Amino acid sequence: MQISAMTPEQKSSFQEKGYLLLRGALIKKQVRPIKEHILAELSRLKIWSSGKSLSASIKQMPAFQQIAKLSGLVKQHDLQSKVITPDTLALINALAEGKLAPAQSQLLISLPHQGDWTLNGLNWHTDISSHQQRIPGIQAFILIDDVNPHGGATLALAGTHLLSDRGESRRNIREVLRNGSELESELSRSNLSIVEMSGQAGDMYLMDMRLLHTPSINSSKNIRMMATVRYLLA
Ligand SMILES: O=C(O)CCC(=O)C(=O)O
Repeated sequence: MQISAMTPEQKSSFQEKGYLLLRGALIKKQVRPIKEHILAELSRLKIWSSGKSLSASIKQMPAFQQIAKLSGLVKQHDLQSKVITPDTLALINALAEGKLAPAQSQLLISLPHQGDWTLNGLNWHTDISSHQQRIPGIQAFILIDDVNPHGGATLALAGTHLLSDRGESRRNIREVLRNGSELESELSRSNLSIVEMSGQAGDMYLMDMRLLHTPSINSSKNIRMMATVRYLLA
């Protein structure tokens, strides 16, 4: 898909919710080589091949430790330029109303069957703290393969970019997320909602980096393959 200029609706939705979904931001031809590279690397590293796990130690790791381990092991050369086109970068700068520079890119991989999907015990966090009104950075999440609901996509809590870093309400939300009880009703009372970044290969989510987000459990039978690039205010 050609990313055309941002519509006013996209801009106001991003400002209100803190994220924007660009369906089909990349065509299959752009993401397929990255998927093939990931599968070849998992096989070369004797982690996963032909639908089977080859490494008991990685398969048995706690889910989020496994993601960190695989991100460290499976690298893609020049990932940022493979997934972010000049049009997307222009859109990112327009959303941030400033010039952002790429800071870090990595693959986000989780093996299938990590256990039952849950909202309990997740690792909600922000990657940078910011006390400012302005957007400190935008993180792009790109689906390298289809990711079904409960298939291990990153979760974000839409609306949390508007909660002050030092304020009571952010602390309260973190407490609600930790306890897990009455989560849905607490969130809707606070006008917050959980976004699961699932979708089709080539879809992209752009996220204000003030949003709370977390890895999630991959309960599906497919490997979760995503990529992420962080852009920070220059
Ligand atoms: O989906 C994931 O593995 C988590 C991503 C994340 O938390 C991050 O990139 O900051």
